[in-house]
Amino acid sequence: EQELAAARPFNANKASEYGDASRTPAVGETFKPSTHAATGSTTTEIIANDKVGDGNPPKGENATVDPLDRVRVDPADRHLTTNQGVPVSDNQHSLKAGLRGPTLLEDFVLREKISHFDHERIPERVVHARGSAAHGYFESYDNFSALTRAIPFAKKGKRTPVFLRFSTVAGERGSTDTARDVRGFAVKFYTEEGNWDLVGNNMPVFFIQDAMKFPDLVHAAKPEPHHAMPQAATAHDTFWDFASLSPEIAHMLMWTMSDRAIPRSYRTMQGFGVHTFRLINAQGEARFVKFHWTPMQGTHSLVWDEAVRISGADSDFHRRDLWEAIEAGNFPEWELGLQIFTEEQAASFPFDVLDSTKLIPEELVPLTPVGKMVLDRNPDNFFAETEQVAFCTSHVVPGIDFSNDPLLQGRNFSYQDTQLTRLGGPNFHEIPINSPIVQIQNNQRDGFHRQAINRGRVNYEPNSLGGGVPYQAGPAGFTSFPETIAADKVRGNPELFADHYSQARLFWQSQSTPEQNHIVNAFRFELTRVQTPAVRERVLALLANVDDVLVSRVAEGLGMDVPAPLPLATDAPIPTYPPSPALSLMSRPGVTGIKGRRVAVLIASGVDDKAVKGQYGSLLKDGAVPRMVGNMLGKVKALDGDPIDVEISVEAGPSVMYDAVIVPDGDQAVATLAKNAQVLEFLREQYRHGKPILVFGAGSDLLTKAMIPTTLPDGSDDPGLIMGDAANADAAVAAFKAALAGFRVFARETD
Ligand code: HDD
Repeated sequence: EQELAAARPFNANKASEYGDASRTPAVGETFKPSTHAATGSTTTEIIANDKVGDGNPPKGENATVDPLDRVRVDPADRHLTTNQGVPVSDNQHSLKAGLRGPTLLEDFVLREKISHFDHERIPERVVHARGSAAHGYFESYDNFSALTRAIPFAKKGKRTPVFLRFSTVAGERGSTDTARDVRGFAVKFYTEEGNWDLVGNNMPVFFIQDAMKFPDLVHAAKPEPHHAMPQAATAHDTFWDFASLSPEIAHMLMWTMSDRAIPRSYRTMQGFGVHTFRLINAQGEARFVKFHWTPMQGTHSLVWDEAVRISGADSDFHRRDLWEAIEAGNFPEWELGLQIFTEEQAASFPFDVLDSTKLIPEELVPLTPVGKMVLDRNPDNFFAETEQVAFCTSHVVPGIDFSNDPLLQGRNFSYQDTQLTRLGGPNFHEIPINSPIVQIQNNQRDGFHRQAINRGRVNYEPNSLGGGVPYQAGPAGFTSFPETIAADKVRGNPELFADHYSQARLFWQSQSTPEQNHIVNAFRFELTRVQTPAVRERVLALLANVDDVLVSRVAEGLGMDVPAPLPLATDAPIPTYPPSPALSLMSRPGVTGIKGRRVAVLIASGVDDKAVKGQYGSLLKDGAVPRMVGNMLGKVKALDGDPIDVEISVEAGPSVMYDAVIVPDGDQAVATLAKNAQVLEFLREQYRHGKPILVFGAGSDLLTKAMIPTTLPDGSDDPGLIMGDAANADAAVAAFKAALAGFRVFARETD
């Protein structure tokens, strides 16, 4: 085979076909693994870029850097050209018959430019249209080949390049980041045996059990078809109408009404593969598996009032947060944990592992940590990478296989199919971000936008005229698990699918008190927006099967009585579960402390700069992101006379953009700040959203002016309200940092 490969002519890199580099490769030169289907351009110079932006891994360390280099284009020091490479002499004026005459059809420069612009947009994704992505790598903790022959797990320290796209589900491409919604968590692994896409969400269960219902679910959740409202929200009649008539949704409703649906950051979300998959080792032994991504930054969410305000202040909040963290070298990390179990174990569970509305409590099958993922590079171009990336659940590699989950089986068709329209044809695998790092070898040919120039007369297999290549990989290739199936062809569900409520109850009962409060408030908010009383009532009837306290609190919030519960779909005994602490966000505080947390330092002329600069520096040292916030941009004069730059005004960077605030000392500064209603509102919101507040000296006057209580509603000390003075400054800053690491003081909530 090696001799054959050496003797064969090949098109290793299309870019090399142009200019001096054009050549017939020497006999013996082997394929570079990444150089198939290159998209060289005749119009612009392709400049290989060793380093694109700070924080890039050096060339060669992250394999996606190499393949993408072949298509990266940086502005070159040369003239403009048309798409045909013709130098453009004038980019300001169209060609006219006389200075005051009509434009000529002959003007191909104008026509090409306008025509290309006219076609710049492609259809947005039908769901998950709004997203943000980053490059990185997955690193295996060990050799896990006893479990799976999937190559990313082949040895300790092995790194596999990844591209991860986060998304909201319901909103359109330009919608707000902080909508109450599920978040997509889609990871593409570029392995040496092809691309593996783990297309998950930030919640481990789903709304429905069978792909047949997906279009109905999405139609109901999207803006209503007659007036296209509301955008990026489930708080409307059609969603809750569908939900109330689909009791299997009960468990997922608990998750989507929980704080999980309003994450603080993409960096503070868990990710889940949701379905049961199979791991298969080289001996053909199979085990079931569920995939869990756990953020090292901890699991943290916003509060609803904050999420709503952020939508106005910065609708790119999550996109910006991810981008800035990576640019700053604060690379987000997740640990990959596996729940591994056998068919026999699965048969003993009180739920069906093929049912995507059920999870496996971690107390039943604990997580086995197998590696970590690090995001260390922002994309160069949003459209080329984040928009054009195509994830498909059917993209698996040897060692990973599907289960018969009917939701997954339907997805395996849907994703491939949707790319045909969205990306314009069957060659979307040739778009650089979608290309595997291994060379594609098959006899698929032609179609819209074909990039590869396949040489030779042979485009079929088996062949003798082409030397018999490429040939089947046999057992070395992807082999499906040989599951024995003897069954009737039917439409229907397995019996255990009919239990719709036991895990919804498990989730509710496993939440902390503030999390339960937030769930009640979320149901109340959403159902208040619903206009049809019968729909509200049916949702309450559904919740009546979940938990008595939950339904009565939601009913009270709506001014309604608790109705009779919906009839159950099964007579079988309903399983009961002990609470699962792992289901609470509070159980995963993370290991990176205050790294990446944003802190506002309020300043005005007369501020005690010595303390302020010290605190600023000490926060920076611990990886937090402090910002000097003032009434308006410019310099303020500090107590010792030195000027300090205001980095952002309270107007442009309101309270919801920060995780905490410091109010420094300085009579004059405090008096100036106290005159600004936006500053007082800033402090009130910081307090109301449970954020740590560190106050020095005269700063306490500002708290009084903002009418901020000094104790919690129950009269006890507020651990997030820290009063410091010059004598105990260090201890106060330490207490503030501890509160910041703990994130929020929910005991303040009186909303
Ligand atoms: Fe889906 C996109 C996740 C059920 C059909 N889905 C999409 C994306 C994510 C998920 C993260 C965005 C990928 C990206 O960033 O480009 N979807 C899920 C999860 C599901 C799920 C975790 C349940 C466990 N999806 C699901 C079903 C179907 C689809 C049952 C259809 C039968 N999903 C699609 C789609 C999308 C999509 C229409 C839109 C754009 C795309 O695929 O590429 O095919």
